[in-house]
Amino acid sequence: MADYLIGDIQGCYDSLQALLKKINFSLDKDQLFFLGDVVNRGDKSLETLRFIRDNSDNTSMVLGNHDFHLLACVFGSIRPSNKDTFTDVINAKDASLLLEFLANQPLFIQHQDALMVHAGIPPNWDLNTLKSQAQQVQAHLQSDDLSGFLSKMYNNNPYTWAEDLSELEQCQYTINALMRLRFCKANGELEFKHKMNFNQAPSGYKAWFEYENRVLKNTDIFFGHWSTLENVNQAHIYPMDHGCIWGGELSAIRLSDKRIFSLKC
Ligand SMILES: [Mn+2]
Repeated sequence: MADYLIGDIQGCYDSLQALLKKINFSLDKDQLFFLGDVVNRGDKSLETLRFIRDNSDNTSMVLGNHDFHLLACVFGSIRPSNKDTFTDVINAKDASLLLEFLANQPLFIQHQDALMVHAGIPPNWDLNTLKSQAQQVQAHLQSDDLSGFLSKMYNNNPYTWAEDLSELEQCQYTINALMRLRFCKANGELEFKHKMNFNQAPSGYKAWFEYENRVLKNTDIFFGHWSTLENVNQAHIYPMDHGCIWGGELSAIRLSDKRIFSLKC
């Protein structure tokens, strides 16, 4: 019996199946946790999403920015770009089931002593803030006004966390932080432009996990989203997007011993 955590699949269903074969994944015994961005950019978003939903007794996932983008395109007022490749999901006969399933997925998972999130956790957030903020967004995603909510959520503002933000501003910040964070300031001010490795941070910023006084620095955190990360040697920090969609690798990490299994894509 093993728990495996898998980084960004982005519709690379064939790579996922090859990786599951490589780790001898068993639906009878093992559990899979997907770290978000299960859809988009690759050519089999539909198969990937169906696999996760059909096997939901053995699979869990957190929402990534691409998963959220799909929801915003279907239910919100966002138009897909010509780089988006999820029309297979939108046109599927089981689309409404799959999209409802996606809208019900969490922004983070706490399992044993580990936290899983798509992009990162602001350095100044404690576990209670993470939980309450993620749950606040999830309640909106499950409400009757999903369309209205998603239409208001596609925004870079506010860049910085503050307790006195309005509820909708808190949701905007939380979505951007948990699903898009790479570089930020110690107060959680987000930076959205740069995607290079952590040791090339833009002036005034650091990778979110590099802050000395980060509140959750003694908790194991598994995340995806940042495919250019290399040589991160930070206790309790496990970057798992190894760039499958960009010709890199798809990787699974076994929770019990932190062993990583990778497959060239
Ligand atoms: Mn992402």
